[in-house]
Amino acid sequence: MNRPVRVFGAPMDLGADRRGVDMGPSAIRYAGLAEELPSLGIDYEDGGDVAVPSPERTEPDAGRPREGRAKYLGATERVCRDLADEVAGAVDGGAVPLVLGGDHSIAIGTVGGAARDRDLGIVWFDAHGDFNTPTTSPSGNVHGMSVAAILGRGSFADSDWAQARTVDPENVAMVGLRDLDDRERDALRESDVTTFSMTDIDQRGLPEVTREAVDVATDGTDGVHVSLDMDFLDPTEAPGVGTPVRGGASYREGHTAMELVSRTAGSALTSLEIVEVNPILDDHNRTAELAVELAASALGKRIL
Ligand code: Z70
Ligand code: MN
Ligand code: MN
Ligand code: MN
Repeated sequence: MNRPVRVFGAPMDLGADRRGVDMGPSAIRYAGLAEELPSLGIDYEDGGDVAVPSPERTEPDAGRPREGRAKYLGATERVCRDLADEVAGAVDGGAVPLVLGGDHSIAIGTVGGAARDRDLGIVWFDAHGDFNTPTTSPSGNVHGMSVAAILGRGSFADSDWAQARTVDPENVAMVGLRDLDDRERDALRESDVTTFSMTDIDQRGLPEVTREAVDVATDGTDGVHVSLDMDFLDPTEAPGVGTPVRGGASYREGHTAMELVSRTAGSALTSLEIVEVNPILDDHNRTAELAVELAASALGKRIL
């Protein structure tokens, strides 16, 4: 990576049901991010954390959507606006923002910033589709709605802060899907988003699927955002995540995916985010350490 990397923590847990992901940024820093990336010759700067209110001091129904339920939507909006400004500033300054979560609702902010004045494609590595809207969500948790919000679907259509107007669903690819809600699955099928489930990975192999996902995101765009939910990986490798789902990517597949992102997106890589690390559920910070390794692979580290 010949551009500088600028880190932002988003210690956000309002979008998920379980406490603990707010400690993700600390755990990833503790796992040695500030040593690993400079060791690759990367110009590294940590921009600190965006402010996130605690759930104890936040009204869950403030900023309630027109219909359905989206818990803490008002507070999520404020955090995502702040994060979007930081991310846009980093990109405008020639850096690659690396955003550390936090639950996946922060992607609404990261993409909001990365897509400002830019046609952006997205590769979304996740067990989940995060494609619910406030009306289809079984949980009301915004981390299960991030992609729908970014694309302005459902009641997100009238929230200018949530939708990233320069993201076309035809430039969004999801990789690693294995846990979808029924209405979420129907909505994904009917959308222009490209989906690669674990079945596709089993049958076609991860390298081919990842190359195709990057092609989708780079086709006709100015840049690519890579969003890595750590539950993309199998829980044997990444036990410390908000919602572990069996049958995920192996350790090597995780690295291969990130190496391919770096090789094939290359200078088109606008921004990177790693989310859903939950240190409370982790095994001796193993998941945070893997997050550091995967960040290094995505930013250019090679075995030889
Ligand atoms: C479910 C929902 C989800 C992550 C869980 C779960 C969504 N589809 N996303 N963990 N990262 O509540 O919408
Ligand atoms: Mn997710
Ligand atoms: Mn997930
Ligand atoms: Mn179309």
